[in-house]
Amino acid sequence: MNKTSYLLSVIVLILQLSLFSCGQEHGVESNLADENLIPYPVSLKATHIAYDLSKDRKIYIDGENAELNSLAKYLSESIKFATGLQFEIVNSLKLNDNGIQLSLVALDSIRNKEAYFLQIQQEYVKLQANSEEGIFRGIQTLLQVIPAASISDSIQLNQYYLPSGEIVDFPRFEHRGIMLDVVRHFFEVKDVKRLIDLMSLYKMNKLHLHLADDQGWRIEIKSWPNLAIYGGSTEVGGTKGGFYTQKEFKEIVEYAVSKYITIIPEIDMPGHTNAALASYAELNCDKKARKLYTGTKVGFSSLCVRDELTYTFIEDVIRELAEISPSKYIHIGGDESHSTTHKDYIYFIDRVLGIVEKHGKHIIGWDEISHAAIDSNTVAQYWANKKNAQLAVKKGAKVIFSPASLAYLDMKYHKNTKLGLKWAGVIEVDKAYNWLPDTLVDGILEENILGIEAPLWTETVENVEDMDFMLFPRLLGYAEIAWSPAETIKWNNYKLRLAKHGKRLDELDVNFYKSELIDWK
Ligand code: TNX
Repeated sequence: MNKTSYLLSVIVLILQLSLFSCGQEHGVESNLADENLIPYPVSLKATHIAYDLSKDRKIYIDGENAELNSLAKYLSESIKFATGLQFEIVNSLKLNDNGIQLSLVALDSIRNKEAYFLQIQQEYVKLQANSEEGIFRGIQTLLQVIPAASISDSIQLNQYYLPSGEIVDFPRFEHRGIMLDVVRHFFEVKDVKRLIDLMSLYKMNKLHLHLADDQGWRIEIKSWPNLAIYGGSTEVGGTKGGFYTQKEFKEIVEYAVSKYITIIPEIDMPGHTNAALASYAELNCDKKARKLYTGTKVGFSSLCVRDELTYTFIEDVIRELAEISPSKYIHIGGDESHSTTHKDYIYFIDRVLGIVEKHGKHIIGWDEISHAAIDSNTVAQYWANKKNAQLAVKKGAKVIFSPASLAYLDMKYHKNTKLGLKWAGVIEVDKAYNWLPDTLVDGILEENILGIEAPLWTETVENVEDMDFMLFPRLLGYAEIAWSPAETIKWNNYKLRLAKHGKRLDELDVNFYKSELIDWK
C-alpha cells in the first residue's frame, strides 16, 4: 500500500467512525431527562436515541375523526411556527407507519381524561390518550421537546432531533386555572384569546373571568341592557371601559373550548355591585341610582337583599349567562360584602344558590360563602380565611386554592415592582412556586381540593404588557403545582427548567418578569 492510498483509507475510516457515532443510521445521542418540561410529567424514561423531526414530516391519525384532525392541524401549525417544517396530515394509520402518530386508545392503567402516553423513538413519535383532551395535553409536552432555540422565524436549522423516551402523564388536580379581572381594567376579546393560548401551553384548563364589580359590568344582559351600556362604560382611573356582547362572549367560550379550556363566568354579588346599582336606580334600597365608580376601594356597595326585584334581576342575569356558558359552574363572588349584614348575606347567598341550581349550574364562590347552606355541589374558593375553607370542607364542598399571599398574581414580585399591590405581601417567583395546597390548611386534604387558581386583579394592570409582566413567569409555577406530583415540586430543580423557558417566552413575545433568582438562558 503506497502512502496516498494509506492516507485515503485512514480518512475513509475516520469518516465511517464519525458516521457511526452520530449518523442518521445509528441515531443521535439525546436525553429526554435533560429536557425542561413544565409542568414536569408523572413519569419519564429516557432511551437516548433521538428522533429526527425533519425526516418523515407526516402526522398520522387513526381513522376519520374531525377533532383528532384539528388537533393534528394544530400540531402541524405549531411545529411550523417552531421550526419552519411543513407536515402533511394522513387520515389513516398502519402498523409500519413512522412519523408522528396520534391515536385514541384506552390507557388501561390511567382512567384520567387528560392522561396521555408519549413515546419518542428513533423511528417514530407515538402520542396516545383516552380522549382528545389527553392528546392536546400531550401535544404540549411534545412541543416543549422541540429544541427551544428554534422557536423563531430567524433560525432555520435543517434538523431537529427530539430526545427519545417514554412519558406517562396525567394531572394531579382537575382544576388548574387563572382568573382575569376584566372589570378594573377591561381587556378585549383578542387579549383574552391570547391568554387562553398561553395558558394552554402549560396545560392549564380553567379561565375564570371576573365580569362584574363596582367599576364595571362587562357582559351584555339583554333583559337589562343598561348594565353593559352604562355600567360598563368606564373603568379604574376613569378611562373608557367596555363589555363583551353575548356573541363575543360565546366566541371566547368557543375559542377556549378549542384549547381544552373552560371559561367560568363570575358575577360578583351582593357586594362589588356598584356598576349595577349605577345602571338601574330600582336595584337600590333607596331607589336612587349610584354614581359610576372609578376608584379602587372595596366593600361599599350592596344589592338590596330584602327586595324581590333583586331576585328577578339575578334570575334574568343567571338565566342569560347559563344559556351562553357551557361551564358546569357559575361563580357568584360573595366576597367582601361589608355593606351587607351577616344575616342578610346568608339569606342572599342561599337564594342565589337556588337560582343557579334551577338553571342547571352549580356555584363557586369566594370562601365567605361557606357560611351559607352550601353542600357537596358547591365549590369554595379559598383566598383569605382558613376557617371559611375548613367550614366549606365540613359541609362537603370542594375547595379551589387561591391563597392571596401565595397565588395572587396582582401582588408585587418585590417591594420595588412598579405594578401591583402588596396587601397580601410580595410574591417572588420562588414563593409563588414553593407550596402545596394540601399542606396549607389543617384538615383540608388532597381529596377535598378541586385544584389551584391564580387570580389577576387588575387595579394596576392596564394593558397586555402589564398583564404579561404580572402573569409570567409565575403562571408556569402554578401550572406545575396544579399538574405535577407533589414529590416533583422542588424549587432547585424547577428553577433550572424555568431558566430555559425564558427563550420560549421571548419567542412568544411575552413581556415576562426577569427575576434575578433565575439564570435565564
Ligand atoms: C381582594 S380577592 C378582592 C378583590 C381585589 C383584590 C386585590 C377578592 C375575593 N376580593 O376585589 O381586587 O383583593 O388584590
